[in-house]
Amino acid sequence: MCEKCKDTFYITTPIYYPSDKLHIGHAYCTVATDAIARYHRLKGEDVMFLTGTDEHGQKIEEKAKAAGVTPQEFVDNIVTGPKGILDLWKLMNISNDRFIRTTDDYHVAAVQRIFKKMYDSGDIYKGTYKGKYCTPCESFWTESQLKDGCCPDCGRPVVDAEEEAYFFRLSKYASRIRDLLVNTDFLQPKSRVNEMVKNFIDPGLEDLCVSRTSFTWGIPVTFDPKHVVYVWLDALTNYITALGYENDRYHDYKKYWPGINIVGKEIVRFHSIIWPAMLMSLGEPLPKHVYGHGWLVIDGGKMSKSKGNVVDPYVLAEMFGVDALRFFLLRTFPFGSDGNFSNELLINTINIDLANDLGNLVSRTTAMVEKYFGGTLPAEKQAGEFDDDLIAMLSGLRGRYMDQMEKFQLQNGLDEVFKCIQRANKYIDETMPWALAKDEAKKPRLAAVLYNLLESVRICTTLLLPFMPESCAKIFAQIGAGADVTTWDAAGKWGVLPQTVTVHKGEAIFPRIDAQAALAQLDALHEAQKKAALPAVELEPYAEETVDFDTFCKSDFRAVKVKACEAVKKSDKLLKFTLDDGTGTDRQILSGIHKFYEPEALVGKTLVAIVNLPPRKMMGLESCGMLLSAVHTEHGEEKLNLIMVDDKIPAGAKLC
Ligand code: ME8
Repeated sequence: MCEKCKDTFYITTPIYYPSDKLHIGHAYCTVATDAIARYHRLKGEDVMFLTGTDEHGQKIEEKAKAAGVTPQEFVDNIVTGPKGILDLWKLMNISNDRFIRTTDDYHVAAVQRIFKKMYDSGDIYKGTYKGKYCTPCESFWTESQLKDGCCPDCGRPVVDAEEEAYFFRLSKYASRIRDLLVNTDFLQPKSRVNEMVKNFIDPGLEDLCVSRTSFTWGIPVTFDPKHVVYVWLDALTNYITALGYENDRYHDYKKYWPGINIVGKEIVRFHSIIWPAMLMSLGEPLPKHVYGHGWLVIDGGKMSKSKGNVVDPYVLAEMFGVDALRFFLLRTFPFGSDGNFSNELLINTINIDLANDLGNLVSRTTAMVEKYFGGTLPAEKQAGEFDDDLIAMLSGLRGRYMDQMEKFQLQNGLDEVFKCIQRANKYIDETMPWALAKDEAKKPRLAAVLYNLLESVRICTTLLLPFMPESCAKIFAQIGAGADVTTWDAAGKWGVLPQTVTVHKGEAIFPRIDAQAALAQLDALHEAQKKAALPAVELEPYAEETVDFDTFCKSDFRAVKVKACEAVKKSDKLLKFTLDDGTGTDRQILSGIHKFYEPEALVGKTLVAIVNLPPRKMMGLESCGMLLSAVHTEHGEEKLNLIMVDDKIPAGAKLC
């Protein structure tokens, strides 16, 4: 088809906040959108796939401040730095055509023009924002955001306050938005409509505050620069500025818009109410669809840094392979609902679907073509029992798959493919090629069976391309399928692989995972990550009470030399020290520090002891004093270091 006659297809992910490293939940959305984009490219459409980052706002400003860098430096590091967002999408083989950052100059200028346009048309007006204000935090809160009537950040009391702000006339569009949601297929899945209408539209849509003066990391309003544009107004417009709307950086707005916005369920509200209202105000077409996908949850709860349960896609991709991870995400969870992520599920899916079903089908088929025909099938074939059923099922696969993919039912699309893979494996059992191979007269039948298997693999693999591009290319190379027979058109036809095809059996494409070993490795990694996430050094709280100087001076600290040191029998904590304290008589001190020191290592060291504590008995042994040590916590682990002083200091020297 000529480039100009192609249908266009535009699809986007949310633009993610570069406030932290992204996790498997972000990867899930991006991989799903990538699979949809690749599916449309496979169908021959002219696809524009956009993703990017949402870089302004108070949260980023605060994070940058805490990190001691400028907001721009902070986001640059997370977006373009090592193992940053761009690296992650490269690793996950994401085929986005464009990447927008809301700090890009062209976007900033376009947002300023859009804001002005809406102001000029009267849809943005200046008003007064009334709310609860926390003076120390310089933050406005709504009544519902308060915690026990106080600032949710610092817990201090808030005061009623007003500030001048710009508002968008969202209320004006309430009935049009309601109609859009209820009477069209704009918002998908349909199950999300009710929540929007019931919780947000029917209680009454209020005008939306779209400017802030309490922080500066945002896009300044050109005609009133102490205000910055509300981050959601800035962010939502990315879907059109990235095509050249109100800017000269790109020129394909007319070509691609309207498109499809894929978003997580928690931001459906912004995309199905505020976003279409903004477009109505601008007089621009609305997105074809907004699709609100479900969350990946862990033990029923959302992943979050603060809960320490985020799953790192880098770790999983490295251990199991990018394609296996991409496949798992889309095969296991229905796109529109939440799914409970677990490593066990991931490993099971790889072992059952990829290693057993698909992997075995490919390796058994290619191995048999090599073994029985030296790698090249003969032209002479003989049809037989079971063929019709297999061929009918595979011939109709593309249509069934397409029905699902058009509805964003990626899991069901994959299910259709895997039913065929299972059917083909069953066909091997039914036709028993190894038995046919024993009889020279049955070679034409054997050739037909293997050809049918190769055709099944070819069709299934073509439809798996959007999900596992690299592995599918390897399978094509193994079954001898060239570019002309791995197209969308060819996936709808049976019998296009050359009759005398040559296979090239290679390594197993999806090796079986040793579940126990992999889980142990992941657990160990998880523990290490959890530890690393804890503060490097935590100190004991400082004493609140003061001690008067005379009392302090009563404590008698002395340098002592370790003459002998041994573990106390039957105690796993205590060490018994025999010490030279300069008096000529040995002093015995017990100390519960075996966890930190081996006794032999301490002999000869010069330590510090307080020697005028009343003697104490521990495990039947007397302890006359206490050794001083420094304690702190490191990545959640208790640390202790005995105070060791210069060996030049004689035993008994007083410390003061
Ligand atoms: O909301 N399961 O950015 P964000 C599935 N900048 N998907 C998940 C997920 C999970 N556990 N966690 C995150 C923002 N996601 C705004 C968007 S768009 C104009 C502005 C995915 O970094 C999901 O798609 O918080 C969700 O909507 C998105 O990441 C939120 O990313």
